[in-house]
Amino acid sequence: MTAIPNPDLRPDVQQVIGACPHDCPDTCSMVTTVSNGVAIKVHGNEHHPATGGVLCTKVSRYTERTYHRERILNPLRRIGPKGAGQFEEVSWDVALSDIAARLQSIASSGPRGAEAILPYSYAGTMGLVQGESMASRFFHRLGSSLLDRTICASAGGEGLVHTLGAKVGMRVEFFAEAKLILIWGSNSIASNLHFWRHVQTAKRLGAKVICIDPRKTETADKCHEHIALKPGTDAALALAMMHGLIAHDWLDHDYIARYTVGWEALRARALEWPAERAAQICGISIEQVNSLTQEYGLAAQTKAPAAIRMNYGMQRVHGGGNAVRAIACLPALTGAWRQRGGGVLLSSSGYAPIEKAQLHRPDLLGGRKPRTLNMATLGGDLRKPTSEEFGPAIQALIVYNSNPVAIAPDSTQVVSGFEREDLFTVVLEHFQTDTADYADYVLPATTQLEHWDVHASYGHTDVLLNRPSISPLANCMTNTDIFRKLAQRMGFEETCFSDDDLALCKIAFGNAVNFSELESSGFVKLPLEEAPFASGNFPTPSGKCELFSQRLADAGLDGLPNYIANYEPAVEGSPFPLAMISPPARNFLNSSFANVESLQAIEIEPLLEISPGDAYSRNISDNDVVRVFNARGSYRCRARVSNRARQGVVHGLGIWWRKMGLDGTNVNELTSQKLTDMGRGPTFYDCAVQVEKSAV
Ligand SMILES: Nc1nc2c(c(=O)[nH]1)N[C@H]1C(S)=C(S)[C@@H](COP(=O)(O)OP(=O)(O)OC[C@H]3O[C@@H](n4cnc5c(=O)[nH]c(N)nc54)[C@H](O)[C@@H]3O)O[C@H]1N2
Ligand SMILES: Nc1nc2c(c(=O)[nH]1)N[C@H]1C(S)=C(S)[C@@H](COP(=O)(O)OP(=O)(O)OC[C@H]3O[C@@H](n4cnc5c(=O)[nH]c(N)nc54)[C@H](O)[C@@H]3O)O[C@H]1N2
Ligand code: SF4
Ligand SMILES: [Mo]
Repeated sequence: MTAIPNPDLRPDVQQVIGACPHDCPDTCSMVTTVSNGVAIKVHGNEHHPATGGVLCTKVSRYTERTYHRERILNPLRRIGPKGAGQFEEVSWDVALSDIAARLQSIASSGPRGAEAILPYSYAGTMGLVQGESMASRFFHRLGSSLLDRTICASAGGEGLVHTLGAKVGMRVEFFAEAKLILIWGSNSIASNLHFWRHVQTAKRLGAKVICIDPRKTETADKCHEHIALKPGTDAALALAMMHGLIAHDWLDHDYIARYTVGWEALRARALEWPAERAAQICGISIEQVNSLTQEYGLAAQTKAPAAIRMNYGMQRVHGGGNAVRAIACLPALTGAWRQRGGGVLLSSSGYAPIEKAQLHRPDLLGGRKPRTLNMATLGGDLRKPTSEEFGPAIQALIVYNSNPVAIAPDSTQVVSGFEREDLFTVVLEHFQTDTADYADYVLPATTQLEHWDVHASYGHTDVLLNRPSISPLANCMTNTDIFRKLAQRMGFEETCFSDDDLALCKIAFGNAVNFSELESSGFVKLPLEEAPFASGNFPTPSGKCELFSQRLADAGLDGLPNYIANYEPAVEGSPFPLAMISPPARNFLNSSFANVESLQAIEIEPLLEISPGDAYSRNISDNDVVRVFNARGSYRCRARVSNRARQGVVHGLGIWWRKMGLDGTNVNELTSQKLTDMGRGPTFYDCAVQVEKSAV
């Protein structure tokens, strides 16, 4: 272990600089204090500006999570029925040999045998090394099915790519200089805390802050205005804003002429969206639409920087990609990009110079072209038999950095897939999650304190190094080592399988980052422009902001952004008249931390927020147990009658482990496997339900 010398500490105490591994835009620099080989606390690195010395409540409990008495410390082999969570401890040798033999036999069972094996992973750790480095190499060499990692951000990501050219946007620190901030589809205080610090600075300097979110979140509470539109209607609002900008000529004609393509076509589209039309669709007042447009338009006229922080909340619906496209067009129309405190930010991950080909080694496919399966439709795919169209039925599933039984949509389907007796499932985990309960083997993985990694961020533009601060607990092993050892047992002899983790850390950014600087301070700033699109230079094919996207048109889609109604419009009088969204609970990170007692104590239990009116008409009182249901499933939890919910919308705050729910289910029992307009993403927040009072 290499530690940072600190003369103020006792000789047996050291501080080690790492990085928070979680799926969060903030990617904090995290300092671990270690005494005699034991991590005693973590805190935010005060020298890293984006972290500012502060970690969120969840990750401040990282040592509690690491040393949790339920950490899996040894390889486990299933001895009970699938899902029962009954296991026996086995040695690594037994586990790895058996797994390798099983994979070998499936791979050699036919010409497309290897494709019957599916890796399933997401961002349990955002680390580039413990994420997709050695794992991807292993699966590429094996020729298994590929995974389309769509579960979170692919609709919005594509919307952004087809407008700005990449996942790029404003530098987060310059939100502090904005005079108008729209927080659009994001509960920043819960899920992007370090961005909120910049909002507070801007507020102190006189900025107006408006939150656009169906839920009255803790962030909405602290904004000057809150526009509680119906889920899935954001594109209508953005188009009506364009209509108003045109009507009042609050446009930057010079910027539009020089740096955009498709303005005439978009102008014609926007003129179909008077405020009344959008207000009706969004379920808000015409005045709200007009005053939002006025704020945005007048900011531009007075050269006051106007900044939009979108987050992924709005793109988990049928028209999610189009919604992001519509909003991402706005700053080009007013020329807000001209100032560094103006523009839009959804994700900054496109700035990171990641050497993906070197890390993942797709060349190991050697010309093979395995099928790609979508992680958002796992439930359906696990139940498909072998067919010409689908290829071989899935026979083995290797899960790492993800908890699909809890987080994937339509869980009745997911669970019935995982229950298949003929499916061989391996889960690399820290804890006995819902998914681990269905495993044939659970393999104990290391946490961020126990391994090396490097990180890029999707909320700021620094890269970070994570040094291990303690040795792996008991028999835990890094994800990379597990795949290295499996590769060895499968007879994969390429030298890339012997790269150690530090070598992988160096490969990740190649020459784009000075590794010794990264080693000494724990983070490196990428050299980027302050106002990236002040003079155009969008990374699109045309080099301009693509109001009209030829690429989308060529793909048979609408080249202009449009409003696309939800699949499940939740209209009054229908069997499922309430729109359910299921945004994350503040003190969990997706399903991670749901088992950390001190955080559970804050969130208490799974809740459904429902508006007083919708509760009253159903005879539901606060704290009643309710049944939330639709044609896909049924889920019981406690009702919280609250003004946080607008009429017609309920919030099933997530993501609790299924086994912590009243009937062993969670919100994803109700969500569907339908996909977004772009990016093949899931539609978690496009979900109509009914709610009724239930017996306890
Ligand atoms: N504490 C905490 N932080 C997290 C996470 C977590 O689970 N917990 N998750 C992390 C992950 S994986 C991600 S992807 C990021 C981003 O996470 P996001 O999914 O963007 O999460 P939120 O910031 O909660 O923002 C979603 C907000 O969008 C609102 N919303 C839902 N539907 C709509 C809609 O149709 N239109 C609009 N305008 N708003 C809508 C919700 O009410 C919610 O307040 O956060 C990360 N940070
Ligand atoms: N209803 C509903 N469902 C949702 C969402 C929603 O808003 N509503 N949000 C969606 C979104 S945005 C996302 S990103 C997904 C998130 O879904 P997932 O990416 O599956 O995220 P988590 O639920 O946090 O599960 C990550 C798991 O990885 C494990 N893990 C962490 N680090 C390591 C490691 O180093 N090695 C190994 N082997 N394991 C590790 C953790 O213990 C944890 O169990 O969920 C989606 N599901
Ligand atoms: S979860 Fe986000 S806010 Fe919390 S420590 Fe990690 S990066 Fe920072
Ligand atoms: Mo996510």
